[in-house]
Amino acid sequence: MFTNLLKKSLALIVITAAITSCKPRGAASAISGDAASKVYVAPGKYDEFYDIVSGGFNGQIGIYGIPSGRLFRIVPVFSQSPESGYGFSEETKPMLNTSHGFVPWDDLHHIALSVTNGVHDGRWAFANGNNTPRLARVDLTTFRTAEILEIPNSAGNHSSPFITENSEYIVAGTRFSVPLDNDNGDVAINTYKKNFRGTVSFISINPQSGEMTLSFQIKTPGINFDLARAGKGKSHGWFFFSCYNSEKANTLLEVNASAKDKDFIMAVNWKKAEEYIKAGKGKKEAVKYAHNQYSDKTHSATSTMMNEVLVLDPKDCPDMLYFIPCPKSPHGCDTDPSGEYIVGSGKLAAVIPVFSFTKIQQAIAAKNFDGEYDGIPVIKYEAALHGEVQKPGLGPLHTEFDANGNAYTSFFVSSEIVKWNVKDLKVLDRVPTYYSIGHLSVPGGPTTKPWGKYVIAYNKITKDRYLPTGPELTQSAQLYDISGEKMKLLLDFPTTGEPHYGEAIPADLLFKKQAKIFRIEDNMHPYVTKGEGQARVERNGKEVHVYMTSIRSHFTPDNIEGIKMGDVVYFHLTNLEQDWDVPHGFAVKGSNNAEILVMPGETQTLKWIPDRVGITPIYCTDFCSALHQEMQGYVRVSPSNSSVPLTFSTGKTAPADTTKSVSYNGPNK
Ligand code: K7E
Ligand code: CUA
Repeated sequence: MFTNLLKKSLALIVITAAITSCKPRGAASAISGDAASKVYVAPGKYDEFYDIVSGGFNGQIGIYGIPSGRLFRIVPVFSQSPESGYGFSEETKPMLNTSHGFVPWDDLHHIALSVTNGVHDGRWAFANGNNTPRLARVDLTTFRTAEILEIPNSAGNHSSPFITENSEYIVAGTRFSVPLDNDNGDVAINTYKKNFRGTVSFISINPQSGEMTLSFQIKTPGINFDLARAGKGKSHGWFFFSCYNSEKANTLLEVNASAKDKDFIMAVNWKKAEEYIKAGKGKKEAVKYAHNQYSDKTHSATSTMMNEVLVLDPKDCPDMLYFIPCPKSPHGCDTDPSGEYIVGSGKLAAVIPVFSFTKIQQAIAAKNFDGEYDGIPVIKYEAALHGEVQKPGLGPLHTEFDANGNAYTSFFVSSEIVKWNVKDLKVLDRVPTYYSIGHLSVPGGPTTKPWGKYVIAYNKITKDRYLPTGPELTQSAQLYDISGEKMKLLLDFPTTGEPHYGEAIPADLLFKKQAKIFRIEDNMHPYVTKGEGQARVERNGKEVHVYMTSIRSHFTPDNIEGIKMGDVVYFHLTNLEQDWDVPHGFAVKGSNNAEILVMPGETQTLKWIPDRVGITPIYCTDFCSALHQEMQGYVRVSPSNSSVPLTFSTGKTAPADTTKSVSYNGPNK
């Protein structure tokens, strides 16, 4: 009797806990006996996959090994990096330029790996900046950010950067609708319905260089775009965006944007949009957005301010956009490997609707519509629907696929992964996550050829899973084996930032193409120093340029005199090493630009404005050799009216013979 009561109240507690999010039953996870051997990568052995994972609010990307979960590298993208000097060195600062000026931090949610014929080709990783709308391309031979493109007419680039089957386009759908850049934005917020608009942007990818170009934008009703996926196979040529706030609420969205029973998935026929652009239907709009590119030849970035975009208005472009009703604030919108099925995940919905591309086409042909939304046809829900997954779980967010016709959906509220069959919509298995999973990822899951084998959960809350570290706890991923019928938990591993999404790619596809050094012969940096004989210091008015080299274990020059208060000093350090894994660092005491790290064959610049008279030490920050600690030097700073001549030297121990080493012969033009 008593135990029954206890059981009941316990059950109630469990249910309450599940609804208020998270702790699943049996939280003390049982992992099967062979789990350890499945994730153990012995010393000297390599992981099977690279996992390229967004860092969320840190604006960076983490590179992990799967199945070990080991973190190899953090790639700075939208944020300055105190590890590599990205965003601190003069060469990389332009990468973080925007129409708002220098914005050195962003919020990076999603990764899209380049594909050829729908399959990973290992060339580039794209990522979105959610805050100040941006897109980035990371070169997977250097694991460096090669390009950043700002998106105009956008306010929060969340629905991005999903990619088409042959990397023709990545997209950018605005999270917030706002008055567009050229509309009068000085309006009352409660005029939302009248004045606020959305856009989705199509950014083309140059198939050789990967360069991004903002091809065109489509104006949309003032709703919020959340996520998207490209069609593939039979649905290639279409794009699907989930949207919420079809209520067009401007306050207390948690209530007001959940009023309606259904929001939408917006289907975009982008091949049709291309035709309209060709036919001259695009209107040129004057806008401002930055396009930043990094060159591995000049080892420098340039930032170009662009001033025009082509915009399509659906009013002039019939048959380009359709809305499909989707229950209750859809988040994820995922297409299966065949391209036939489109899965909408309504965060507050009790079912998972699965739409059929074939049926959508039939409904469009038969004009099987349920009226219009802002002039755009709304396809009848039942007409587009393949079926619903019944009782899947609470709070579905995202779905990925394996190669065997199965889908894996993450459930935030009930904190679990649910496996189901895409065709018959039957639930096959469920496993708890620890805790409150956001995205999940199957290697190759969004492609036409999933590699399968694992599903990785990216969790929002870790609570009791790791040693606590004050109020802020680590974020976490979990690795599950999906090679059998039942999913099996193998590993927890902590992550940096807040991983939203990640894509894992077989190690073979990246391993052999890694850049080891930059060839010094190819260095076209305007301030390169190609040998110690060319090292020098030049004055140009108040500017002093130090052409400096590093090689184990000294700088040339390592003694500099004749710097004066009021000078701006640029240390252009060329690392002469041509061996893999021999960077040198460079630090100047009191420099507000921190430090730089210079790869073999590369030139990077640290800008320093001396703030006091005296001797300032400089040194290498990367333990490069047994005599790394000896890799140091001095700069003498004199008063602004001083007559100490500008001199430099290396290896001179006698009192400075200033007349011989003076290189300054007037302003350097
Ligand atoms: Cu679900 Cu920004 Cu992709 Cu995170 S979003 S979870
Ligand atoms: Cu160079 Cu330490």
